[in-house]
Amino acid sequence: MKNVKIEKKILSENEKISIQNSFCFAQNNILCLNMISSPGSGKTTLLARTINELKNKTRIGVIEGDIQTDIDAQRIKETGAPVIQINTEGACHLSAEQISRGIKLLPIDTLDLIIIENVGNLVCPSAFELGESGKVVVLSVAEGDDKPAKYPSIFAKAKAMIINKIDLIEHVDFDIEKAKKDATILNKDLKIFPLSAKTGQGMDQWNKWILEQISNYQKQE
Ligand SMILES: Nc1nc2c(ncn2[C@@H]2O[C@H](COP(=O)(O)OP(=O)(O)OP(=O)(O)O)[C@@H](O)[C@H]2O)c(=O)[nH]1
Ligand SMILES: [Mg+2]
Ligand SMILES: [Zn+2]
Repeated sequence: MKNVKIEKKILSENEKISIQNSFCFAQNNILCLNMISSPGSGKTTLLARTINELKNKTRIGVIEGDIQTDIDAQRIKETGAPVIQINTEGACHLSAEQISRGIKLLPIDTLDLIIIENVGNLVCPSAFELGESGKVVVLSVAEGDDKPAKYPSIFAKAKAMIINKIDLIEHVDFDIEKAKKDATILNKDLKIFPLSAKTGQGMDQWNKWILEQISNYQKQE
């Protein structure tokens, strides 16, 4: 008997639900970004600052993913933005199904952008599509400039890379040009934003990019 090669890609359950999520975002004209990094690189600090700085320009909602606690959702709540906390109870990434439930709890008819803060993990979340339009990877200078080379998957898939905590650059051996070069080898279209979510240095370019992404998305048919 001959072997028949089946070429058709079989979608995983997660991929199927992620496609439904992306339809839901499109129907509601909401750009969705999936923010990924190792624990403590500054995702929540950056999100809170971005929301505050863009308050009068766009409407942002947040889905927070953590293994436990609603600490991050509480921090986002202080900005006044709508936020939903998902606890994965041990899982090291968010699933499309969790996002599907999260979307239903957000006031989506009032939003232009949903940012998902994924569980702190530089490896696993990049393998699970959530229905987002793009991934944003956050790398802080305290983690070392070799991370793009050592953990290539997320840097290859991301639309933008934040190099956070540049206020600490004098105290750590982080070569920004090396990190940029290694990430660009993996992904020539990657937009790179060195900034400090603490002091605000470099935030303008990042904020401008976000507004452009929203505008481009909303212009699409
Ligand atoms: N110096 C400095 N510290 C920062 C900066 N951004 C964040 N931090 C600090 O880094 C620590 C971690 O920041 P978070 O925003 O909680 O990081 P996170 O990525 O959301 O962490 P998880 O959700 O646990 O993965 C906090 O103590 C922040 O105050 C920055 O730009 N410069
Ligand atoms: Mg956080
Ligand atoms: Zn995982």
